[in-house]
Amino acid sequence: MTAPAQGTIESVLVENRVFPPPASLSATARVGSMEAYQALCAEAESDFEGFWAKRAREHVQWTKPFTEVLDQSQPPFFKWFQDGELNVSANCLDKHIGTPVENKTAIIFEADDGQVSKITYRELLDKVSAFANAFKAQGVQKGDRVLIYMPMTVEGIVAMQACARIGATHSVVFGGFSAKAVNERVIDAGAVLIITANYQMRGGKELPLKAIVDDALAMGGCDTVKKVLVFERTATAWNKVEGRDVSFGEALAGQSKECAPVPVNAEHPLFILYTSGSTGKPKGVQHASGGYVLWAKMTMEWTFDLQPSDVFWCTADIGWITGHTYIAYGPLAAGATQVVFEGVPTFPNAGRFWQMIERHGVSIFYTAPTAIRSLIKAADSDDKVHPRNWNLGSLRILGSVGEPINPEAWMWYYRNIGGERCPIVDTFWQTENGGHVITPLPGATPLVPGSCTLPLPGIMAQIVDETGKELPNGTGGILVISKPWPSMIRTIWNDPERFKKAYFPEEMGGSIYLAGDGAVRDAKTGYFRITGRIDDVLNVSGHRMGTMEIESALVAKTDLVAEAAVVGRPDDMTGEAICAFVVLKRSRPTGDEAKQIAKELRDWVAKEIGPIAKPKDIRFGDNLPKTRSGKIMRRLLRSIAKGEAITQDTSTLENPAILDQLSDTH
Ligand code: 6R9
Repeated sequence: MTAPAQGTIESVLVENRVFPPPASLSATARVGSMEAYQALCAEAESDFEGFWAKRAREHVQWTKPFTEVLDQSQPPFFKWFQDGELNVSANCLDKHIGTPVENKTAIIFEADDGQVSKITYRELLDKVSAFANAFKAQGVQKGDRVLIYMPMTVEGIVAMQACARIGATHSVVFGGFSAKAVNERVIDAGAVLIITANYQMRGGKELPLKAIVDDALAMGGCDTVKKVLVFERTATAWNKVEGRDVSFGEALAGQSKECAPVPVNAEHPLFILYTSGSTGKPKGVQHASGGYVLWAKMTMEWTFDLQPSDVFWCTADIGWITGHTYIAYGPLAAGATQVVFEGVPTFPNAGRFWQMIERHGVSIFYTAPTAIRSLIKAADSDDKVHPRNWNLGSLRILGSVGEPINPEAWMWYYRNIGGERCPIVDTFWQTENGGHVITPLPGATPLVPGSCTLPLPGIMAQIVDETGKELPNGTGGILVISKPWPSMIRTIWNDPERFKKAYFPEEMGGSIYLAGDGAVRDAKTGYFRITGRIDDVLNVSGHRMGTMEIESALVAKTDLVAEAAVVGRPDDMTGEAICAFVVLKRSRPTGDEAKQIAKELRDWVAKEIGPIAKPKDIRFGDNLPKTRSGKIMRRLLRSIAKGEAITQDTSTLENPAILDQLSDTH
């Protein structure tokens, strides 16, 4: 591999650009060469269980050591370290007491308005313990489910850690989701307690959270919920339901800062996190304790080459898996100092991220391509928010997650943020994976823009055809992981059959994990490039959304909508955009009326799911393109959404005239 030629013309054809790791980084990195990486892979190949057992003993503190590494007796319900016991919160906090990490800053919190506060590991442990005692005082017991609907605050992380401390299983719901979404998740998980805040601050605006919880509970079916704990994030008054609602102040009054961590079995469900699938309602992805915290810590050290002096910043929200693994658990398990940010990248202006990197001396910065693309656009149109206005010299490693990063955005990130000195780790993984699975190692892997490069040691990623047969490099196919790994999904909460069907297809033998993405390996290097979802899941600004979920939301507006079909189309800014084709119960609207009804439907979807699910385009037709057997021809809708001429065969279409109608963007 060679160093990149200077002045290469940027184009999508980037296979020739290779960026070797900086020698200075390789010299001190935890994995400092491709040979070291290959040796780790070889170790995992030759003694798979031994490889994991060694790491689990080294990285995790067990209250009861495990004797069995992997139980494969009931695939795909794999169990890791299953006779071992531990507490995840103790592995993130207590274990640092008495070490140099005890008085190190754990979290540098920057509020939406720019105010900064810091908390050490010792202080964080005290706070988590007091919260854990408060949860217990509200009746929460080991094994209970707690729903967390919180802003990006230290208190949100503390709530998660406090659940882990007492063996309660948390289910965090992103603060942008609707009352209906909260209601469904409370019911599915059978939550006994809800932790929320009166308001959240985003971009200078105060947005309600508690009021949405009230609406969610008023929708019915939530009898399991006994109490709602309310963090008073702002001074604004909130509606208190006597006997049910308790402020944090009241709940914490008199609580001790000592709370013994409750040992749980390695397989005990640490959390449930709902994510979109190709059919029906969101799935409650259930993660275990031992394997999850092991991989959260190990990937902090491998993928980010975390060193004691680093300042780590992951810009995700705790409502997503990235915020679980790389904010609430991984950085703490690894003893890192991390920045936690409450606000949005464009407030007070689009220089906020760069200003914060300078202000806090961030050395590892982990964000999403969608954020990078919007900040490129902002920097291009307003020089005052261009990153060159800030000193970003503290950075040494950059990361990307959530969707494929296009080579142009990669190059801009590399040059303007990383100063051509910082490797970019393009980390491919999913809610179901628990942590990174395919990613470069910053001190070892030569980088190719747009490629997530190679699987981490111990992760047996492959590209196969529909029957599970491995395909040669250079041939696109289906991404699978052929052996279990410790941080993998254990089941779908309440729905083991759906778990089997969704991820372990019978045609592939029933024990190979199907990622749901297509991928291709480079013919020469074997590097992976993700080509996108192969199911009906869209990725909008790095957020996963099922087309069926949005369709059901639209048809739930029964006074207006007869039928709806949702597809994705490429979008420069958000990766994919949602395009909905709608048949109304009344005649097809045009002009201003169409605009007004489209707005009404968008607002409706925001209420049903959340603002992130609002369709960008809504087109109206007298019907949808269907085959004679009544199947909606989605491939035609995808072409129409893109504005392409229809070149496909339409001979099986019952109503060809409908295509012109649906192309009308009103
Ligand atoms: C961590 C997270 C998972 C889906 C996944 C894929 C896409 C994530 C990616 C990527 C290309 C990357 N995805 N990282 N595609 N390159 N580096 O995002 O989890 O919300 O469950 O989304 O996101 O399509 O299947 P999740």
